[in-house]
Amino acid sequence: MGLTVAQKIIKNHLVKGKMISGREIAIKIDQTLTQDSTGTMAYLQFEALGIDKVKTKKSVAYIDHNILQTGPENADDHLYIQTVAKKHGIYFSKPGNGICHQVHLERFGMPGETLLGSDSHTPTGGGIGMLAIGAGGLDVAVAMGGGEYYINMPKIVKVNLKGSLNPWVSAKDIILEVLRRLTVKGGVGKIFEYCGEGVKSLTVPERATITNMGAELGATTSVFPSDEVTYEFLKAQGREEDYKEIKADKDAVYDEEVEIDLNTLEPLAACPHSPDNVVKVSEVKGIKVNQIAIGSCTNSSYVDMMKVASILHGKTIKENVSLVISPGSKQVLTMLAKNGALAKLVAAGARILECACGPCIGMGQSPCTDAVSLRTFNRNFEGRSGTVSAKVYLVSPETAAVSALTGYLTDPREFEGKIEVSMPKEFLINDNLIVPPADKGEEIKIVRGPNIKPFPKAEALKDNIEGKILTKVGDNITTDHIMPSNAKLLPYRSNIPHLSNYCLTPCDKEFPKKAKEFNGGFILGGANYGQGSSREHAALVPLYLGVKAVLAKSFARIHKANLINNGIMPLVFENEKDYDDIDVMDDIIVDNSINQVKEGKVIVKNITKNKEYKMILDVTERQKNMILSGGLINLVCKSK
Ligand code: MIC
Ligand code: SF4
Repeated sequence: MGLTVAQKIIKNHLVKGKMISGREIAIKIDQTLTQDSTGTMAYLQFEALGIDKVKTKKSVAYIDHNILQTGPENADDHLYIQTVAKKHGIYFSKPGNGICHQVHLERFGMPGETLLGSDSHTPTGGGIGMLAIGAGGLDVAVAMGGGEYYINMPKIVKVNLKGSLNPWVSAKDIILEVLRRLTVKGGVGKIFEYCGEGVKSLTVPERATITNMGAELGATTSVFPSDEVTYEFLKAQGREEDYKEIKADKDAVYDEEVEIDLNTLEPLAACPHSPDNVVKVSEVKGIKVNQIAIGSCTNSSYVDMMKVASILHGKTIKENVSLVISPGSKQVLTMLAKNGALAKLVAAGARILECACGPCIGMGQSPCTDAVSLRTFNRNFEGRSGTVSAKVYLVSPETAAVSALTGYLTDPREFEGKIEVSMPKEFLINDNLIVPPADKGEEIKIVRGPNIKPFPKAEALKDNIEGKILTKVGDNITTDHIMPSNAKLLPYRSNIPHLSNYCLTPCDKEFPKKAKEFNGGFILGGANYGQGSSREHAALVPLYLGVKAVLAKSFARIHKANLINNGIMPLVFENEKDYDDIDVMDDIIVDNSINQVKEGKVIVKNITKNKEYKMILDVTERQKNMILSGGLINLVCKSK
């Protein structure tokens, strides 16, 4: 039987288990990446493992999230990461060098290799034919130490792209269409593998836009084949020796199939407040727009920026629109500066931001009250922009740029004029902001700012667990709800005690107070609890607050792993209706929990209601051990 691209890469990296969907497998990780907002924690955890030098082929630490320096905290964290990287064999990408996923694609991504990143958009690397997966910081720390990475063998979904895109329809519209059909829960436990004649017409950065935003499906990852287009990209990056062809076998067998006819696709937009709330731009056009933001790891490539420059050339953005542009990398920005496109953007009225995540994670540029903001990004969760009342629409760079000229959400096909932008034959290469690790790591002293506090460690499971239901939340709660991020909070990513005052506050202002008053307890969640980012803080902070288990209808993949890694039980209702029965402040008991965890079935007793609920602990033997021992760190340190 033939193999798909994903299966081929997994097979080459398989350390444990069988490639049967749903079964646990362990794979060897070739490369890792971290960014600064999850990186400080990941490196503190790496240090706790006591390993001198990373054992991966390549590990890179990026600074791209926490770039507004309104106090010493972010700069202190940057210095910590820079020194820890130099000491332990990790390449360091300085602030200004660009967004981790964009730079990694340009300079380090390797077809056929595995990449584990402490950021949920790590699957961007799938655009170059890597098996690139997002994970919590602790999993990445373990992988840097040479440990394998465990997942349940995903189902492989074939996404068959038929035909080719019409003018003004772009890669962003393809992934928005997938999201429209499958929703933010539709990808859990799956890898999306793109194939069909449409693949050939998509460049590597366009493919990367699609695999990047595949994260919003809740998927394990997404991947494209490595073919002639990949070769051309690597060659233009001066890295043709990194090329390796990886194509699916003709007789490869997929678990599911989706077909998209590119010829019939139209410009699309994800409406507030979810990336799967997708409609045709032509159906919502005419909405007045206050802010337009172009960039992020989804749409900040050279070609994306060139398209925008060519639309704006010789024109002025509408009076009431604020247009902010963040090119994805120093490479992109330098090329725009050299060929004059930057001048066109500035002349049209764009505000040029640093090559970083910026507005995507609310690091500045929050729009005005009740604003409509069009963004080329991947997430439009409520409040993520830093303005709670803002309505964020996710669109392609073409739609964003044309709308900047009209002042309202506009179908780019209405633009009078043509744009012709092609991939450069040669990218401008200058890696002088990438600092290599030291030859003699032992001579490097790690610099730790006063904001870096120790991270909480779980304890071995107690046999009797009791506490109150501290809060009850609905479906699709994101990690942005559990551990909000914005310009004020991001500087505290290495200070869990400070962050704990904000845990779950977008849903329940009193949550931190209650958790502290009752000495921890339980969280009650709906379906797809913990979707979105990989931030481990959404588990570490509840751990710090004494949360013992989350009772939910279902969990998102990365968050579930983060809970287990930190010794918190993710319990799923056998009968979803029991969720309705439970109220905030109910007293809950799980007795004989050690045996129950071993069984994988847990009875939760509601003392207040005098009822019992059957819960499933859907975890592997290894994960059971983690819960019993109090998390992954304890387990790894015990086995040394
Ligand atoms: C995000 O897009 O939410 C982030 C910020 O990149 C996160 C990581 C984080 O919380 O720091 C992600 O997606 O993993
Ligand atoms: Fe950065 Fe936004 Fe991409 Fe997250 S989604 S890595 S915040 S650009």
